[in-house]
Amino acid sequence: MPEDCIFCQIVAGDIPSRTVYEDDSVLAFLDANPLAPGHTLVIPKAHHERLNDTPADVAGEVLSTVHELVPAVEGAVDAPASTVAFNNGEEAGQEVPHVHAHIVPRFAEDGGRPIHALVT
Ligand code: D5M
Repeated sequence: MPEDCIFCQIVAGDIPSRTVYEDDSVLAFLDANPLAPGHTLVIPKAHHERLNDTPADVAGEVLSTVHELVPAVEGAVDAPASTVAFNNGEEAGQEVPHVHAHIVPRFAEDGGRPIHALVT
């Protein structure tokens, strides 16, 4: 694991996080800079920089976890919808170079606006 990877440090327990779900290969935790209540990140425990570098089986585990968590995350904050996204590469806005899926609960007051409209 790269020593300077924040998410590897979270996996190792060296940086605190609010765990939403954990198994042998995947960890989900609350985003520290949430776009909405319940904003959750889902990561593989193994370090892969972006989706392109992630083996298909690992990506499958992440997506399967996302699939399982979406209704739970929405339910936890009483959201009728959510945006699920990967920022895949620096130019796409990926700030943490450890592949992760965002689950962002969405609400009626968002007015159906795309997720980038929430970032102002
Ligand atoms: O999203 C990276 C996301 O990671 C961004 O929404 C903030 C979040 N983040 C950064 N550091 C932490 C810690 N320590 N805990 C929880 N969440 C964190 P990106 O897609 O790379 O732009």
